[in-house]
Amino acid sequence: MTADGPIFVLNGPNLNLLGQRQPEVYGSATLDDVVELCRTTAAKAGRDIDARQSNHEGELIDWVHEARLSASAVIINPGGFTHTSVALRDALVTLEVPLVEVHISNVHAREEFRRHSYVSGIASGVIAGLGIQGYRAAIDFVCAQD
Ligand code: CA2
Repeated sequence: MTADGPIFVLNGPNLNLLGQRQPEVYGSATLDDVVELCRTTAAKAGRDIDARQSNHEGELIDWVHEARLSASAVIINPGGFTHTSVALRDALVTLEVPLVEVHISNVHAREEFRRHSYVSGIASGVIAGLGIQGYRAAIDFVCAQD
């Protein structure tokens, strides 16, 4: 943990496709737009972000281990791993900094299997259904923590 370290913004599988498919579910903004929104929101509070996306469970886990050493907070949209990955949860539970789970869509208004998250029970907070503005809210939240 590093109090003045960057806010890690981690995005999981398929989120690189944002803005290219299923705009009726995920909107028309791209992942670059998400990163820009996070960066400008954090900058207003004098904070920096480290934004990464991976389609690979192990890579996301490696980044969480990295976050343990250097991040001041972690914001994660685990994508489909939200609903499947005990291993990602096992990594996230080791964090000693604020952890916010973000979903672009309202996972509770979709298929039943999306209603269960392996992450929610260990997160400081969960945001779903606000589109990419959920990332802004998550950045504002972690920036308001000591
Ligand atoms: O709503 C979210 O942010 C999700 O985490 C997105 C995941 C989904 O599995 C979760 O249940 C909810 C899927 C990410 C796929 O992203 C795409 C974006 C555009 C086009 C296709 C996929």
